[in-house]
Amino acid sequence: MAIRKDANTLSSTERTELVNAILQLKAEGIYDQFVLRHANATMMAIHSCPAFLPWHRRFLWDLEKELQRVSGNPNLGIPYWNWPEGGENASMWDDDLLGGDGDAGGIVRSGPFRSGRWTVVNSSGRASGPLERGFGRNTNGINLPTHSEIEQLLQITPYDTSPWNRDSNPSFRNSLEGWAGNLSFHNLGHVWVGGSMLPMTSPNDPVFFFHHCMVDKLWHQWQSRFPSQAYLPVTGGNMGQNLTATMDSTPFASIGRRPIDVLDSNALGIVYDNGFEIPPPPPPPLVINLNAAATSANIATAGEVDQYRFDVASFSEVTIETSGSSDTFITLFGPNNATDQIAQNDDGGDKLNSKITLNLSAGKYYVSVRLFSPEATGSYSIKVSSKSNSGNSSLPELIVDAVATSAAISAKNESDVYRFSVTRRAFHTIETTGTTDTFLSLFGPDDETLLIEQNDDGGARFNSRIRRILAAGEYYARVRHYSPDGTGAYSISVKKK
Ligand SMILES: [Cu+2]
Repeated sequence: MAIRKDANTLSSTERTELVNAILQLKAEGIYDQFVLRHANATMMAIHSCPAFLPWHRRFLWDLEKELQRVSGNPNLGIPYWNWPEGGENASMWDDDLLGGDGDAGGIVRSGPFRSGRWTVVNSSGRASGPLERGFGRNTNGINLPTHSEIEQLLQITPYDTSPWNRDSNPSFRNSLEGWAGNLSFHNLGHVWVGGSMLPMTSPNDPVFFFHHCMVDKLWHQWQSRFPSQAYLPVTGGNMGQNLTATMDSTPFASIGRRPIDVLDSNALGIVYDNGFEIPPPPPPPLVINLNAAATSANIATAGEVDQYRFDVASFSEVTIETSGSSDTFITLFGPNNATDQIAQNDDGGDKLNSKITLNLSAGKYYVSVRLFSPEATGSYSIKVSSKSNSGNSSLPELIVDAVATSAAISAKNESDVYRFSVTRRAFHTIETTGTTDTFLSLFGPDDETLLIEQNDDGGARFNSRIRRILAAGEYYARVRHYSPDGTGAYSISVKKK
């Protein structure tokens, strides 16, 4: 079992054991093989993509097994670089562990990896000089991430999203990697150390493994916090990115080479110390009644997030809005689960207030409210109102075997709900046509919340198709874009066949 600790907390015995194990792997030529495995992988197959996190998790796991072998300590874990406590004066940079900053010319002159004792290799594996560092010299004054910035990061869902690259947003992976948002956690760490940590041969600096251990730990914490948020994409990603695809430049070992093989840190025998405890579950959300007077609340502690729930009885247009002088930020989740994000809003309401208006089908919905600035505190009020449609009869009806109905997803996160009647038990095909990547859900009979089947790309190209035997009754078809940000026109039809 690998016990991974905050590098600053290692005892002097633990430091000596780890440094000796790294030096031993270097002497055996194995350390440099890890540098080459990273340097010669296809850049965009292991970075700026969904497999970024599982690829590096497996990479660390492999090095850790080698460290355990040469040290004879089966519990040796790669320590993590606790960024908020890991500035240049942190003890992890002492001469008994990583050594410190480079000199004026960038050359590391102290510690076990100093010039004359440790040589870096180029991407062909040839020795190419001493280790170089330049703490904070390339970051334009930007410091390492703080605890509250990390907490903000850990609230982002889903795991990843189309187009599955450095433009993905919202995406936990892309934010942690450092392309989305204005903080660049992983990228910043590489740039902050500078020198040998900048090119694809960055594992030449042993702090690479400490750094990626922190990245991996945050992914692990996020997974623990959102157990229902899966690795994405399952299908439709580039080579080596889907859940069950083989990842680039990953050798055979006792564990597999696919993202699915490394999703569970506990199953891989990895234990993190309690430097960052998994936060206690939040209190149950406060229930808000639709169209009731506004509920007053207060963010008393910086970074606090308030949780609410409301129930929609039948398809209707719902508005969630805050009032008051605080700069609020709201996120809507559901239906019927607290983790599938539907929409977010910062200043859509009056002044700095937030507002979301959406057509929602029947179900339970969850709203989180925080203040835009993680440092701020202040009060606000929240209210949820619905413009009632007179029951389901207000839903557009699809006539079985009639010509297709044309419609469009015209805003982010929009979903269109239709009803149709089945008079006699028979095979029915519900399908979309057009060039939009639709996602179709079928509910019923006679219950708008009873999910029967979902389909993404079962139709032509990116269209959806569901074909099954339906008994007599009323059914509901919901169409949304596959991507939460996507919009586009489509047609939908129901045929008896
Ligand atoms: Cu990398």
